[in-house]
Amino acid sequence: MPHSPEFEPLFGYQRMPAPAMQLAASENLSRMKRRRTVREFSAEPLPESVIENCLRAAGTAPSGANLQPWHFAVVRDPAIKQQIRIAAEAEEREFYEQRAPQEWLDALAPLGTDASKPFLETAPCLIVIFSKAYDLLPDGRRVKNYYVSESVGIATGFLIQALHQAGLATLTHTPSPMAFLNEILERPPNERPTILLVVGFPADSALVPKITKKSLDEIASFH
Ligand code: IYR
Repeated sequence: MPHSPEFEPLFGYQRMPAPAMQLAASENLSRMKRRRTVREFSAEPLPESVIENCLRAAGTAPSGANLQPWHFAVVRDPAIKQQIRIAAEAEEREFYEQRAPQEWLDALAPLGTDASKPFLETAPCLIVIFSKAYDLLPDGRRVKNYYVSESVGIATGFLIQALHQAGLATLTHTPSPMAFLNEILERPPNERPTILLVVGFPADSALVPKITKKSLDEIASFH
């Protein structure tokens, strides 16, 4: 039987005067401009409670029918990180040496990436984000989820933003295919690994590629 909806007042919404809105938007822009994807991490450990609160922030994301079709697997165990690195590098070697069309390799050239992924072991924390096309009830029945890739994309954005806000660097890594993550992390078949987020502090010597973001004119139109 479908539930009839229940409503409550919009607690917690904070209306701001226009100058405060302008300041908040511009301060957030400055903060987000300082976020860079990093591929060299230090081994320094992270406070667990920071990761937990960032995951809680990700869990506030909107999702199709509020079904929250995601699972976040947090990996800190060095032995598991090593297993993930070995499996990911095997896929990446295939990708760079066989599977990737030249056009794709050309698109990646400015980033300087290759099949070697030492950060999967160096970084203190990996968060594997799984998408759930359906949920499994204890009796084995399936409950379908909706707009799964959109929902998981939004939650991942919230997570990256929260980690950045807490002073942590991230790398969105997508070894493909990544079914090996179900095996290593013992996740059920309704969960598909979607993004592997590498989380930590940048190495002191970290370099980032000189790249630019598109301007507002290039990414937006106003009607
Ligand atoms: N998964 C590979 C290749 C790669 C693909 C894209 I699209 C990138 O933005 C970066 C890398 C790798 O991680 O090296």
